[in-house]
Amino acid sequence: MVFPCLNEARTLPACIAEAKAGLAALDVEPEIVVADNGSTDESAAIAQSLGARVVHEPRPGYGSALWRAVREATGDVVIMGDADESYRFDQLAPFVQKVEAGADMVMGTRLKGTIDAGAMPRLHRYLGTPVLTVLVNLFFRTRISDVNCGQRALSRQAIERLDLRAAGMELASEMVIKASLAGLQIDEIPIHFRRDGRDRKPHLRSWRDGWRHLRFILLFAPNIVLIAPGIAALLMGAAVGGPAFLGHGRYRGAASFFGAALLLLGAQLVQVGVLVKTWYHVEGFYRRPYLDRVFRHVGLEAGLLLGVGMFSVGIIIGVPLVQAWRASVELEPARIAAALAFLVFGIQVVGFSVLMSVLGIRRRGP
Ligand SMILES: Nc1nc2c(ncn2[C@@H]2O[C@H](COP(=O)(O)OP(=O)(O)O)[C@@H](O)[C@H]2O)c(=O)[nH]1
Ligand SMILES: [Mg+2]
Repeated sequence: MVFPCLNEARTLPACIAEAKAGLAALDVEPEIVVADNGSTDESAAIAQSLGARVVHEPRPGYGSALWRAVREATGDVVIMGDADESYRFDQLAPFVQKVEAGADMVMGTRLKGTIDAGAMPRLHRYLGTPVLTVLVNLFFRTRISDVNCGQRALSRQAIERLDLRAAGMELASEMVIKASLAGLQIDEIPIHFRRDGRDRKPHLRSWRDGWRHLRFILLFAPNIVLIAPGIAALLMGAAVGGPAFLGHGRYRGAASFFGAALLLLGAQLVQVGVLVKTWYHVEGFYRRPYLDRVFRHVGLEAGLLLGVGMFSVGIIIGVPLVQAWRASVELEPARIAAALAFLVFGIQVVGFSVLMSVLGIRRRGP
């Protein structure tokens, strides 16, 4: 049992007592770990006096403390839950049973369970949690009903497989997302959620932490958020601009500029998406082994060559334009758009290749 705990002297004793009773009913070796980083009240001393092990994590944040303590816990099943009396620790059996039945991660769900009056702010109940849950389900193919629930169980295998990095509350999302990406089995249990027993505000700040979760989810889905729209824009750009560049269509002047803009926009999105994925890989935040093969087989030179090639095509299309301009002949708009598209696209590809190769250097560095 692991409690993330920041200044919970008021509620921690009841949580530990409840967990002790809950664990005693389970016929397992009881272990209670309190994840502390910088509590300024007596939380740590209280935990120790009640027989819990306190893990002190120097880095601040819920995520840093919780994940450190989870890794230091020794049980085959690790259950976590807030130290504010909101979750019940006298009903742990279903969590353990699900893990023993093969689940790697068992999520409590408040939304399918019971929520006491006043236990969950309306903003979280009807907006924050449902929206974040739908997004995670959509992007990462999970089927959970409460992505923010703080009561969960993890199997030993899950703890070893997951390499979590988020420092703040968004660790809750990271855990679900990475578990899903790693193909771990995620189950749910409806739970009873109580009003917390604190006399002060929660640490969680709705808008700040909600946005951190949202940002985390969006940044973690570059395929859906960046690359797919980018490819769509590229295809539309080619469909709209292609014929116009070749001199077809009644509105080819307008179509060619519109097409060129879409092509550049699409290229931009795809490139940023690929850079994001590469950065995650290089940093070890989320590894995609195929990127190592890409790095091995495709070098900076290939990208530079492609970029310079496209730039040259732009020049070739553009030269007659300059000649026409000097002879005061009217310029063909589709030709201008095509020349600009190739010139800018070419430079973009050069920039992208340089950035990719810089990331590759970091990867191989010390
Ligand atoms: N160690 C540690 N625990 C934290 C931190 N922030 C929150 N917690 C604990 O995480 C749990 C959940 O926090 P809480 O404020 O209740 O958030 P909410 O239930 O999501 O509104 C509580 O047990 C807090 O004491 C932190 O920075 N460090
Ligand atoms: Mg709470």
